[in-house]
Amino acid sequence: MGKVLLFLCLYGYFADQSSQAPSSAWDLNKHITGPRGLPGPVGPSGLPGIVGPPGPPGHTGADGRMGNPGPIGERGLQGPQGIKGDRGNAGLQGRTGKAGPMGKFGQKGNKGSQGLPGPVGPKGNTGHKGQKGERGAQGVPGVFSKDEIKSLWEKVRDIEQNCQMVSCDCGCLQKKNPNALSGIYGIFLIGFGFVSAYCDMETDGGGWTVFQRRKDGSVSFDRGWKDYESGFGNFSSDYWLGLAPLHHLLQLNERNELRVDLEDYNGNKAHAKYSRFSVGNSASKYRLSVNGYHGTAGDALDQTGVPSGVANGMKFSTIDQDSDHIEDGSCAADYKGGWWFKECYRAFLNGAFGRGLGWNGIVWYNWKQKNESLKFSEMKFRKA
Ligand SMILES: [Ca+2]
Repeated sequence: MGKVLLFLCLYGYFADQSSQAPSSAWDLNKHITGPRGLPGPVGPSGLPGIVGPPGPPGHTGADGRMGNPGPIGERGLQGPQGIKGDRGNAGLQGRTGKAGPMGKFGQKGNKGSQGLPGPVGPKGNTGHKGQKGERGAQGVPGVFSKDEIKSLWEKVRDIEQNCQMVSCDCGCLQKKNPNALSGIYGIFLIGFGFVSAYCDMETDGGGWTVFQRRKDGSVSFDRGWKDYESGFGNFSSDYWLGLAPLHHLLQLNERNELRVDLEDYNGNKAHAKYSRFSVGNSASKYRLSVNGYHGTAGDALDQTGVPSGVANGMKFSTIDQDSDHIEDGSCAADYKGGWWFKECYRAFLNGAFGRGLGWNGIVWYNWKQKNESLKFSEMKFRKA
């Protein structure tokens, strides 16, 4: 196109020059070479060229976008059975059901077993330490725990502190502890066992083991042989120590003395002492032996020269063990109590308790010279 436009401009220039001298141009042609003619018209188009060889392959294009998800496939085949799982946790406890109807009455049960021992009583007075005993046999290997051994040891220590581990009557206790007070003491009698007794540590120098007391009538003395032999009553009020422990206690000393304290309902007091006192063993029916009277109440137990009714030398009698001198009768049954009856008595301190009871009461005939029943009596012994 550029070439065509340049060609048209050149044509215009030469056209101007020819217009100024047209006849001369023809002459020049005949005589001299004329100016160049105008270009011919454009020729027809040529035939198309031969197709060239193919170019090199282009670069790989970028990844295309992900296509849309395909349709859902068909259900697959069932897989093999899995491994058994662990046991599950326990379920929650169910709610309590409603109470059922009441059943029929059951049959009466068997008698229950014996109950447990009661609580430990109050601590008693501390006794004196006893003498060391003989060494015991070797024990069997124990199976106690440390705590059990400790507990047992504490019990042993408690027993040691509260009981007499050797035979020692009230006089013996007082000798060991001159400041010991009157009261109930536990005494261990070798060959017999534990005995409790009231010790009178005041009267006439003290050291007396009390084995009989009438004070308030709280205890009945109308009892049989077994009770009089083993003892009964309350140590701080009315009591009878018992013929068996009395006999064993008396054996502790070579000789013993007896003291009897009396009081009437008017507050008058009297006493009788015997410088020799003994009570035989069970085979002798606890035969009484007294002598050496002195005192203010009169000699109602021995009374040498007055054989009738004297207790000295007599066996003990109760309503079920009659050893009195009444062949066709029983003093113990008639006067309701145990005593060293003969036919029957001049002194009887185990009779009924009460004022104005005459021969049925507590009587020491030689004091009042009559059968006046007394308000208080106490029988006690100590080493002579
Ligand atoms: Ca008789």
